[in-house]
Amino acid sequence: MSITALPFPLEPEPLQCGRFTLTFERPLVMGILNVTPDSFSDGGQFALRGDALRQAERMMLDGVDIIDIGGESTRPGAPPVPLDEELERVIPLVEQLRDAQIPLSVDTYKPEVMRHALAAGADLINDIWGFRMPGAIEAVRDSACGLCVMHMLGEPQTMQLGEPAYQDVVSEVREFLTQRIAALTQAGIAKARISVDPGFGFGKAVVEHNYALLAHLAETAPHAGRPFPILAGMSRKSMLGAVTGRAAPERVAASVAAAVLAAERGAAILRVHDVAPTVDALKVWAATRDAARR
Ligand code: 9MG
Repeated sequence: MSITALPFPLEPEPLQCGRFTLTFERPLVMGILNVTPDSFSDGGQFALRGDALRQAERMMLDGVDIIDIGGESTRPGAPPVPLDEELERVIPLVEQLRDAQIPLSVDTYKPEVMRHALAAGADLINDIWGFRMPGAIEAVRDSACGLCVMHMLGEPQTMQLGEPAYQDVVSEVREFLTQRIAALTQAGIAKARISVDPGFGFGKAVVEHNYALLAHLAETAPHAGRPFPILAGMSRKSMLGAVTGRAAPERVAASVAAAVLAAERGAAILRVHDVAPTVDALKVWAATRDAARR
């Protein structure tokens, strides 16, 4: 057989994630379930929830591994959502989906939403703020939930206003994640509960920084013997629009390509809108990896 097989990155350790232990023999697909009026109908809370439940069912039929529920848009410039409103959008969905035997992630940076989500049955907290809000670490510390610690420069309202500046984006992102992991483990949180994310699109120059992070994805993750699992979220983002010239809804092929490139560079979890094509593409990628290892 050929001797030119690619050096696939080391498989990360399993991730403790509430009721589940996630293992990474293959990259997992996290489906995005945004419960925000701009992502679904504007027919009020009830219609919003019905739409979201149908979307969750669709993703499960398509082979999703984790569902990420979010009640506040993280688009650059999106207005913050009041706490009560976010709870009203997110918590009933967690309660309705928790018996589906699929890991449930909640995308929030608010400690109060984290606490309610965990009490309602969430397995993972996905925090774009990297657990920097006062009270965020305490909100997750004493549970068994998994954590996704994301890098962001600035805040969602302002992060893309100026030109984001780095000397070396890859090592600065890794250094930030290393410091956040130190803060979490010093508070008593087990390393086995932590995954990391370079935060594509969050305070990054659209092409220069995002593609440097994708090209060097494996190097963005701190190591503890083995790398921490990397979550990568590029689905439909402007970094894909910048090179294809396509509007967000037409970025499916570009999103799938980005997911495969991230898998190749060690991503453990891909956060995506378009579950079915991503699942198929990753099956082809995994079959190729397995052939290269034989
Ligand atoms: C909520 N959200 C939007 N984009 C994201 C990304 O790239 N990573 C993570 N972890 N969450 C995200």
